[in-house]
Amino acid sequence: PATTALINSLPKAELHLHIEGTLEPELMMLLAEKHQVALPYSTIEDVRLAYNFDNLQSFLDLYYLGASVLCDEDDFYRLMWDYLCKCKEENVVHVEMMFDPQTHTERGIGFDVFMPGFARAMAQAEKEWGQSSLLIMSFLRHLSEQSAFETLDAASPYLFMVSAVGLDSSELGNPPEKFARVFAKAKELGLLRVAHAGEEGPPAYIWSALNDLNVHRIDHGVRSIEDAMLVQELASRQMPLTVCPLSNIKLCVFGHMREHNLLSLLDLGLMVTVNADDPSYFGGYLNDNYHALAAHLPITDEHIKTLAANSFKASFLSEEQKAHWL
Ligand code: ES4
Ligand code: ZN
Repeated sequence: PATTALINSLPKAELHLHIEGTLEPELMMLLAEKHQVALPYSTIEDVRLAYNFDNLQSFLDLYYLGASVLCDEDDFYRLMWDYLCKCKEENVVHVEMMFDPQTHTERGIGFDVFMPGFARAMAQAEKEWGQSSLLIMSFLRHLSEQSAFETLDAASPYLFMVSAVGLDSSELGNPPEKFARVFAKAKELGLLRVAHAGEEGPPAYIWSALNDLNVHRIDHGVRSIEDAMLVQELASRQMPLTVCPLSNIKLCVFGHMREHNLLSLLDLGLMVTVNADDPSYFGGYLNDNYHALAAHLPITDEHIKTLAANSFKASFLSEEQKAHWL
């Protein structure tokens, strides 16, 4: 009904998006062939059938496997270009994208390969249709503090292209405080900060992201609802939560979209945003996430407008740039 057209036509920002998670099965198979990378899939259908996850780790295993086909600068250009074209199609006028350098450096592919590829696509999209985008360099939390420091160091020639640092990968057993010193260094370097917390991890991990990492946003944060004091703190600070509905269903954080707590979080006064996370793995880009919410939760057009407005409020755009979209 009206909601469908509203969702598609509203200008929106995307704040929680892993560029490696936009790798579509078609491009994955094409690049596997190009570089003679062996994958356990024979057909594109096979790939889609494999995307059935029980939890975060079962997804991450296939996500790192998929990323192994990304080898040269053109591959990273193509990955980024395809995603930015999707933004244009969906009225995603601004995007803050995470990339995982360690997923590539651990395979011997350096910043000098992926950064120029990303930059070329971002500059072209900006030139062709005014696409606004920025990069968040995310550390893999299952790797060591030392590896994160080495990554920050290796990034130094490219930090002019990086707005913020993030923290992703296997949450349970890898609490934010493990990276307190890395995030302090990033802050000294003038980088903004976000972290995945409270996706599978407990409220204590969200407190740690706030107190030990000094983050500006919490990625996911849906488990905050279990701690009333935390909800109060997040609400009073209007700390953004970048919630990813289709991701949460695919990774079994909630049993069904009907049970998703996004609307409850919004009604509790939290600064909630809607995001796609890893669209090629979770079955939909940003508008699909909005549509899935509208289909299963009692969401009004006013809620949709609030969520779209929140996406700009919670962004790293300047106050002047935000004002343009609000
Ligand atoms: C991720 Cl959904 C999610 N959670 C944690 N780490 C990630 N990396 C890519 N997608
Ligand atoms: Zn994520």
